[in-house]
Amino acid sequence: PRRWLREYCRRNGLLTLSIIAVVTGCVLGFLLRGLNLSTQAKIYFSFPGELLMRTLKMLILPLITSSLMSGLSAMDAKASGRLGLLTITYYLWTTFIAVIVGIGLVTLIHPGTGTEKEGHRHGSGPVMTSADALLDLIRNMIPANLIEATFQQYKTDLLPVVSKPKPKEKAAQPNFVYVMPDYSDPRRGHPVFLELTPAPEVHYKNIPGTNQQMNVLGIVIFSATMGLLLGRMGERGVPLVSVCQCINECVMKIINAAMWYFPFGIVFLVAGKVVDMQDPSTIGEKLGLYTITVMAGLFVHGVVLLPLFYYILTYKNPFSYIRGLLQALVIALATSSSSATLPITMKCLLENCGVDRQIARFVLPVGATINMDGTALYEAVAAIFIAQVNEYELDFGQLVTISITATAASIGAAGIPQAGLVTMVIVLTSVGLPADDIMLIVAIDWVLDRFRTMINVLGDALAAGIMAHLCRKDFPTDGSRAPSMPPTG
Ligand code: DAS
Repeated sequence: PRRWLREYCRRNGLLTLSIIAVVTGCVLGFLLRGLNLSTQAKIYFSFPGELLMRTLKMLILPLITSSLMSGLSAMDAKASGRLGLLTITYYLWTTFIAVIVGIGLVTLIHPGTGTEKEGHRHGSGPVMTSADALLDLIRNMIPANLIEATFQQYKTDLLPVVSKPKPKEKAAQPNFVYVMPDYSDPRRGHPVFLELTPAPEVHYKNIPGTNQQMNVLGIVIFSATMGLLLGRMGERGVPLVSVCQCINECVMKIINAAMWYFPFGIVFLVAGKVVDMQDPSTIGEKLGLYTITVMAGLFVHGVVLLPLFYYILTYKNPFSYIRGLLQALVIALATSSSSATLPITMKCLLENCGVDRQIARFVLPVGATINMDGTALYEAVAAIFIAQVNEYELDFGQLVTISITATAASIGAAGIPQAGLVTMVIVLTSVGLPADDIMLIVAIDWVLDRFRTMINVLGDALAAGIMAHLCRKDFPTDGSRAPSMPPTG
């Protein structure tokens, strides 16, 4: 038994501790809710959890840039082209399927029918057109300033700072912006509405969060381009490729060292959220039905469809592969940030699932940025739920618009907490729904965010396994590299 226990602790110790930490955090959070902690006490209490989030966030940028630049530089043009095309096609396909699942379920269950909007301030109409929204997503794929984009993606407040209108410039059609302040702000986690001057130069910036969030994609596009160009430089590119490989390996070593802190941080991270969350009793019966609809959609997509796609494309058992991802899924549940989970997902793929390093270094960073099946499904369900609450009959064309804008908004959502709630404004305004009806679903979002983040991470990781199988000839994991490819670290 002692040998078994030692073997178990070696293989599953951290995972077991992390799961226990999530449960302990929930219990502790509910116990502390009764104490009505002061804001200051909540900030101190959340401190260990904040350290965990900051440790993971610190690693995102070096991991994404070094992975893409070292991974792509070692691929020949044909292999990287085939991998890139397969990956992007698969991501778009699974995201669109997730949206269809969501639309099907919310249309079937109809959770919003008969829900009163009691005491709810009705929005002043759409804040922006969906054309604005989509243009802003594309605009932010090319950050004008990479350094600024880097700093911005670290901000926990999801919105650009916007000024309040001066009295004389009172907005003809009052706009508003949804602000989720950062940890240091006592209002943390509560939405704050600011009135806005709809000046044209500010107008497109009204879209919550896309300004920062899309810049992550800009960083990914830049790093991938650099990787491809480095690969074609031959000997001249080797010094920078070596630097990227070293950075990548150092990041993985830092993760190994930091991982034993995670259970401790998870307890306070989860407890801090539970202490702060809106009173569950305020979640009416209809919102409960909405929650069930989202969770059912995430379950169908994450436990049935994604594993089914994996089996169809690889003829391997998806659940033994998913077992190797459990640590990453627990971190996703605890942090509700797929970007922050990225270092752990990378570690699980390389050490537990045997995915080729080069495949993981490309598929994961791209997936963590643009592939968010859980978010896309959630945004489609939430938008249609809000339409039902408004007794607003959506026609087929509007359902098609929702499926397209939910896919685009999930691409635009960064892998940070509640990003999907914020980019949902794009989906709502695309079909003329009042964007501030987000308030109807804020109460339960902190829970749904965790589960949709898990599905986002699961979708990226399964994609890496599928690509490793489909491109196995280009990336043999038995060490026999195709002759055209230089060795990589
Ligand atoms: N929390 C986001 C993520 O990290 C998902 C979302 O907000 O929809 O993937």
